[in-house]
Amino acid sequence: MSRADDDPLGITQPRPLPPGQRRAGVLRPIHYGRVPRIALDRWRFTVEGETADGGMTQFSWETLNELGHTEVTVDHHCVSRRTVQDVTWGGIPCRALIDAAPPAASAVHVVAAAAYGYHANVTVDDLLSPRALLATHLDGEPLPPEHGWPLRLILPHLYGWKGPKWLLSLEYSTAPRRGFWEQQGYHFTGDVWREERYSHQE
Ligand SMILES: Nc1nc2c(c(=O)[nH]1)N[C@H]1C(S)=C(S)[C@@H](COP(=O)(O)O)O[C@H]1N2
Ligand SMILES: [Mo]
Repeated sequence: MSRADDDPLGITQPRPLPPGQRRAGVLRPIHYGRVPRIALDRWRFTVEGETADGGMTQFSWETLNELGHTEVTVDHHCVSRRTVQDVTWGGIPCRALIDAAPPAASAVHVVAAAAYGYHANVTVDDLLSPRALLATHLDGEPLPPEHGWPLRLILPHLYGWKGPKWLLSLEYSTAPRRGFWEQQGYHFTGDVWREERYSHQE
């Protein structure tokens, strides 16, 4: 039984929710379009754009996982107001990826892109936050396909749309560029604690 079912009023577990959010029991797959089929042997993860050395770096599944592995237990906040508490993700710390494939000093923005053209704009600072993860595992198991296998971005301080499932690339840039939902009226930054939901709040 999940915490939300055990304790619907949050009396024994009064951990605060971000403004405007309500607890939901379980992580339900939410995405636009279909779940892609991916062959891991041909899969590549790319870091490109305004990198420190001007080149792009490609990782295979093996070389990406060699960068390290850690677990974080965090709350997931969808902008639809559902919050699922205590989700445990395993994966590569974003900081380790940034060390391995750093941005140019002037590049503060990042577009995180996934299968079928889904993308979200974030910042290098978001990726440097201590709990930012390139997740490969959920609750100790490889990510289920509908939750983003083999790789998804987890940025717990931002709304869920900022974490593309089926992540394929990160592109650094000096200039800001809006992602898929950000172009359709959602907030450029998307900080859950500041309740940055919509672009008219910018
Ligand atoms: N590729 C892709 N990633 C995505 C989405 C999507 O539509 N496509 N939806 C986002 C949204 S809005 C949320 S809330 C989370 C949901 O994660 P879950 O399906 O694991 O619950 O995935 C995010 N990542
Ligand atoms: Mo969402």
